[in-house]
Amino acid sequence: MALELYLDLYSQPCRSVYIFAKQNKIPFDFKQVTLFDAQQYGEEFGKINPLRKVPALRDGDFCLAESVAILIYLAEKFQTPDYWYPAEVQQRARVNEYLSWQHSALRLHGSKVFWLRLMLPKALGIEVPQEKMDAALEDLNGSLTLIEEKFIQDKAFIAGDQISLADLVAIVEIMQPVGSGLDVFEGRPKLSAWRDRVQAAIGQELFDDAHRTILEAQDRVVPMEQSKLHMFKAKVIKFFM
Ligand SMILES: N[C@@H](CCC(=O)N[C@@H](CS)C(=O)NCC(=O)O)C(=O)O
Repeated sequence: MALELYLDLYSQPCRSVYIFAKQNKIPFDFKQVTLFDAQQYGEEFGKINPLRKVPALRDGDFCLAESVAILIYLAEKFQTPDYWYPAEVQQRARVNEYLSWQHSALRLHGSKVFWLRLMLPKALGIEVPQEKMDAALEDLNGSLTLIEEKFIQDKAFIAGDQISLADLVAIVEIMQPVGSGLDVFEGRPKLSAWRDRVQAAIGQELFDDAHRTILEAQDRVVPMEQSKLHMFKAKVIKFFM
């Protein structure tokens, strides 16, 4: 049985897993889990990932959740080029440092801006107070500045001269608020140059393929049906407002 990846490319961690598998020519079956149709709460998916989040992996009778764990599993199992997750202890630590930091910083702040600018008003019909939006943008800007000053510094990539899992996980998160129409690269030449290097290392075609859904989000997102609204509204308000 081929390795299965359960994904929705609206999701940043799904895009990192998708790009990594494709770029490294790891064969897999793409199993679509449509989040906005609440498919993560279905009985079948619950057997794959009881955490009810994507991405998830099934390799035979082995199931795995969490994008970072999945990326490392794929890197180790398929012995992908060393630069993705370097064996050298301090370089690997540099990658791990970024992967550890990003969950509660860039990921949180980029997701929040995406939801406040696009999903809440357009899909859920919720008006976002200006002070909430301003605070979210301030947090996101703080994270982007840290990416430039602490993580990229004067290097080509986060761990040095070559792309690693850290850069991959960073770019997919940075693209999330871009999906709401916000140009996060404006006035950030260092971040823009890094983005260009990451895109070149991934390959423009694969980068565009992975990001098509999110970059079309402004056109694709429509008001959510009443039957689904109750599943999302309370959760989203609690999380983002
Ligand atoms: N820490 C997890 C986060 C996974 C996650 O939050 N996935 C979101 C999409 S980006 C999800 O599946 N949400 C569905 C839900 O919460 O109902 C990872 O890195 O894989």
